[in-house]
Amino acid sequence: MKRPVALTIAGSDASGGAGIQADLKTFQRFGVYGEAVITLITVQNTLGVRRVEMLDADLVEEQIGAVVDDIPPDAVKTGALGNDAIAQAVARALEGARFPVVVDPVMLSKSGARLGPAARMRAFLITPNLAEASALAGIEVHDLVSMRAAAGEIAAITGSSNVLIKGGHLAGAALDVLLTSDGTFHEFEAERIATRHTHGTGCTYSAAITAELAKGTGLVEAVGRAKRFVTEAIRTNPGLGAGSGPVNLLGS
Ligand code: PXL
Repeated sequence: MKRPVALTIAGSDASGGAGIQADLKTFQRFGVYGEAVITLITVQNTLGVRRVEMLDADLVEEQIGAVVDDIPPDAVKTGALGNDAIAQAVARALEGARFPVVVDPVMLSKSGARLGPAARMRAFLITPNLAEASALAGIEVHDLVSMRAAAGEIAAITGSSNVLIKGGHLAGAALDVLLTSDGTFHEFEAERIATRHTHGTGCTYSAAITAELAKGTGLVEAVGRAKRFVTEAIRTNPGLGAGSGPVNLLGS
């Protein structure tokens, strides 16, 4: 049987908990062969991002062309895109793609470093957190009602088929809202886990969804499995680093 292949187009986090590194580890955990195109390099550890160095947009575009022509992925995710030139190059390279594209519209690191413009690329699925959803939709997104309203707005603005708004930063339970292309809202809820070690949860979540899509899993089931995976990864985090450490991407 052909092994499913997933491609991540994202930034490097040398501390290994977010970005490309989190994506590849997550693909591995799901038994999916991982490819990685790098958009930018961060100098960071669990305490914060010290420097961000963007790659040339044409270098990013060439990387995508090289791997997509030879080992075509079954699904692709994008993470930090750095600047408009890179975002446009990635959109161009993925235009007319025959595989699902998951866009994680990463704008800021947890410590506030700018990692990308609000991605307006048309995607199969776009996965903003509350802050990104607020920026994209132009309304304050802070509860279930505003999450639902923003999901509709973001589908319209980006032309994306499906929108998943991640409520990991809500006050109560970690509640996510998925608007699917048929106009249905689905909710995914997990208990809040009291820990500072949540570095890379967004990357891990969208990478897990992408891995499931690469295997041919339907979207609602893929999001449910990814949500359970991320929740368990937070619960069993290895407690590394002096700041916000990574979640568990190693398995038991
Ligand atoms: O979690 C957002 C994110 C994405 N990509 C890179 C990052 C971070 C957060 O630090 O460093 C490269």
